[in-house]
Amino acid sequence: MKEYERWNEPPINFGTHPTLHEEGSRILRKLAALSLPVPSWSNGPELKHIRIIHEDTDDHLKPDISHVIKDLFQAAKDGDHISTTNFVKNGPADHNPVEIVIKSLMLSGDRPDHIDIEEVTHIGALTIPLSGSGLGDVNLLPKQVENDTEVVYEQRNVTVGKNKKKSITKLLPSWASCLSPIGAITGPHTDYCGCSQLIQHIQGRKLWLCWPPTPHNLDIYLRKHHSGCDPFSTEEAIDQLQGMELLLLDRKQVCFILPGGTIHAVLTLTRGCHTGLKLCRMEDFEVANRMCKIQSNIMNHPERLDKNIFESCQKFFGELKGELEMWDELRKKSLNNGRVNEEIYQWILGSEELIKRYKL
Ligand SMILES: O=C(O)CCC(=O)C(=O)O
Ligand SMILES: [Fe+2]
Repeated sequence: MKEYERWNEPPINFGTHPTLHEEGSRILRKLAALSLPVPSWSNGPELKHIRIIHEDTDDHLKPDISHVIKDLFQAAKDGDHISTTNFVKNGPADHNPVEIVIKSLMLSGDRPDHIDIEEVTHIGALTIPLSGSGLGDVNLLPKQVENDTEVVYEQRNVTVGKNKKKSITKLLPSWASCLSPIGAITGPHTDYCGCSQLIQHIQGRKLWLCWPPTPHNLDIYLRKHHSGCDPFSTEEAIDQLQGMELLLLDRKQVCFILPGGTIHAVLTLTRGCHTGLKLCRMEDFEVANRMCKIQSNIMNHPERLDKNIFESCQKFFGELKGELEMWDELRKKSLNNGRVNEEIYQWILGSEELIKRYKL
């Protein structure tokens, strides 16, 4: 497998902390040794779960990493949360100022003679909100998504206009971008509480490993996630989860949907940049319902809850609160879908009850 060779060549092999380098090698060796062909894009059988968005028009201004860098500085100025992550420690590093994030991204892939590789940080930012002068200046939203009556997307108010006097506030799709250093590995996780994620790949070579939210996969993932033991590793996910699909992205700016509840892990082979938008889609409803049931079953067994599990379930229901507003908007937008509409309405009411019960 070419990616295994790439991982063992400069700049990844000398620019990456040994812990990350070892882990990446093991993951890629494991993938290379699989006996069954894994559906993969852009070079393999068609994917069943991940949806690639092919736009027929090309009238968009292409997003560029410089837009995301502008967003990063604006977020630092506004004190917005950008989910700074230390990839070696596999944990949050929000105390780092923006210049350290930039320094780490620039040094990733370098082997500074005078610095011990163990001292080089591997920091990236996972949720940089768009700003008026950055991605807010680019129309990224595919027409297919914009015109779909069974989809709503997250929006936020953004100040646009070069100088303060002429600036206005506009409601724009709430893109949140990710800048990751060479050799970064993000372990298996789900984002949101059943909503999908529209991803626009902007730059870099990245390998996405994705697993559909089948009852089997969600059960294994959530049980492991809540066990309080070591985090669920990418290697364990490859062994234990079903229906893996791979996406290898490089120079081409691909847009795709990770459907609600998709468990995913990501390897960054060259400095990477992409952006994501939360979508609430009618077809996600069954999964959102399933995820909510699993989480509330866990909450309803206090004897099995420890503080970490309790807090992670609480976080889920806290996030669900915001997503319920999107579900309600979607329900109102597609009123002609009577039966599903009523089901969603009842589910919203039930979920609001749960949120009240958990005092969120
Ligand atoms: O690029 C990464 O390392 C993680 C990206 C990710 O999980 C996401 O954008 O949802
Ligand atoms: Fe993610």
